[in-house]
Amino acid sequence: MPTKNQNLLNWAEETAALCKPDRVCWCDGSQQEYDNLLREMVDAGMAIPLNREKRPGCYLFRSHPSDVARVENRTFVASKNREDAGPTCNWIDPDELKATMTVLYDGCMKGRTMYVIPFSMGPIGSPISKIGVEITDSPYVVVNMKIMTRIGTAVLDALGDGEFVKCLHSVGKPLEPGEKDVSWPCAPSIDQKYISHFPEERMIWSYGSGYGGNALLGKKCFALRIAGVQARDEGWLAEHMLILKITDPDGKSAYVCGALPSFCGKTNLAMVVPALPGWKAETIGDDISWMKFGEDGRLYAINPEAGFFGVVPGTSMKSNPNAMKTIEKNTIFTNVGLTDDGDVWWEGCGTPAPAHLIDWEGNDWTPGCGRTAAHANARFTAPACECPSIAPEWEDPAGVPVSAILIGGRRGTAIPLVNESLDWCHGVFLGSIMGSETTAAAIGLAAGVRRDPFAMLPFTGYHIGDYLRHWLDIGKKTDASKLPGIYFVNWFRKDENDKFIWPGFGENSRVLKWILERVSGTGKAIQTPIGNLPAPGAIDASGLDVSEGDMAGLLKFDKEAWREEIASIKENYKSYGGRLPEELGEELAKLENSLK
Ligand code: TSX
Ligand code: MN
Repeated sequence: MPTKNQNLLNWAEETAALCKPDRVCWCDGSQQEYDNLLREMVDAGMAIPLNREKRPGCYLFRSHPSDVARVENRTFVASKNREDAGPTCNWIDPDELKATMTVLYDGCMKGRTMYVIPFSMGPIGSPISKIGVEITDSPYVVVNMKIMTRIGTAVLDALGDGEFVKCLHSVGKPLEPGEKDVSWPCAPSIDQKYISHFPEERMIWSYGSGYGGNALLGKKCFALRIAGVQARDEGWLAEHMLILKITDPDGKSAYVCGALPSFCGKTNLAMVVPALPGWKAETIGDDISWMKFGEDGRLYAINPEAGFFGVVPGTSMKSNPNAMKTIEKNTIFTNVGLTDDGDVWWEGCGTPAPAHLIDWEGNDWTPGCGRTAAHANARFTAPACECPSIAPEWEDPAGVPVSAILIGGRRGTAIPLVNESLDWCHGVFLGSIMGSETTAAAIGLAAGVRRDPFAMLPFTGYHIGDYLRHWLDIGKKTDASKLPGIYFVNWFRKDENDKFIWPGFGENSRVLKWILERVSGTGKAIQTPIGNLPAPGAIDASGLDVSEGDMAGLLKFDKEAWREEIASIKENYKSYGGRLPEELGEELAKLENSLK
């Protein structure tokens, strides 16, 4: 046995007794283990090696068409008390859920190997990092966990006889003796899938899905939902944020975190190439930030992950050249198109579709056939160290000091290009009301604004009101001057012709420049009821093709639109019941009064 941790040994033994795998494998995390697993999956027809000249070290997987994304309606927070899950989490009684899932787990790994994956979220040994162990019957999960986290023997050494988060995963497809496996095993129906969190026990049970956040349990389940509960209890923050290093032409650097909901280009911003001459941006992380107070009273952030699990469609040399270079080698692709010369292709990659390819479902595909070659939620899994823009200090165990926190969403109206919060409490208020516009067409949601506090709506492991309470409490733990400023950004404001006014992408560096100037005290702003907006001319527009009128429109405080906004926020706040922090109700009342 590679560990003396009795708690871990007992749990692995109990799990094997319940799930009844044919064999148990303790993952050492070596390159050889990774290569062997991929070779086995290629031999079994589960993975396709890509063209060695064009995509060295790259593989393609195709999931089952029913197993293509996180399943929010099958994601559960099983806290002891229903009230602790709040209005935004699906609650089930933990005893009831365990009983149901234990029946499913009984014998679920028959005919398969049970892998025990010790993993560290964050650099091994960092005081901010935490250790988990995922037990899974999916070799796809093992190779993805190898890229996305630090796994293996070094983690067991760091663990010693310490505490870890138990993460149990099964694809939910036992094999009868002699039964041939399918290329993407998963449970046959949606109501057999469970992504379950037991926050009081710091435990995760996942069953029935092999895809992404349903199966790579270090990411959303641990690093956000369970770590969020740990962070609340221990006085730190586990957030759905990118971490970006920005250096000005004088060589002065600062770090910003950014909470953006899906479909806002968070990975693009994490790897942005600044359009402003002399400015440099480097990547620390693209999805999750764990922040703890340092001895100097400032918040220090680490990226708990070691790789990127990014959406492929739309990724191009124009939208994200650094991601394009990252995924040239040593990358796992899931659900993209396979070209006849063994390369990959997807919608929005910037090159014309080939005359023929094999689509994500394994069928022949030709341009104009009426289907997409890649699934809209196709993914790349790529090591962070392959990213050309990765910052040298991205694995610093001490983390990086955070100067500013960006929040934002996709809003056609009302929300200016950038808006500085007046203080921490006001910033938390803005964080609580952020979100994106949903078009009725999008995913069957009603049109309107979907409020997504700090982009955490699907990722809190406890009551959303208590979560905002925790944010307010964090602000009381240090001097106000040491807290990061909170900045509400919106790249998606539209004109009366429904066209994006702001060019976005690399030009967002102009917004970042103003934010850093505000942090250092030189940036000019005008105070409005919603916050401090850039003074006319304060956003560097040199060489920018945006008219003065459009610039004014981007930075306009639109009183009428905010009156409507307040009505909609009130409606949303009602769902918090008695757990809406009083301070946030007061911020809303203050804003309403200032609009009279
Ligand atoms: O990622 C985006 N960012 C952040 C980049 C660092 N996207 C893509 C979002 C989809 C996931 C953006 N889309 C951004 C943005 O800043 N802005 C827009 C809207 C937009 C789209 C196209 C153009 C301008 C704005 N212009 C042309 O295509 C020519
Ligand atoms: Mn995310």
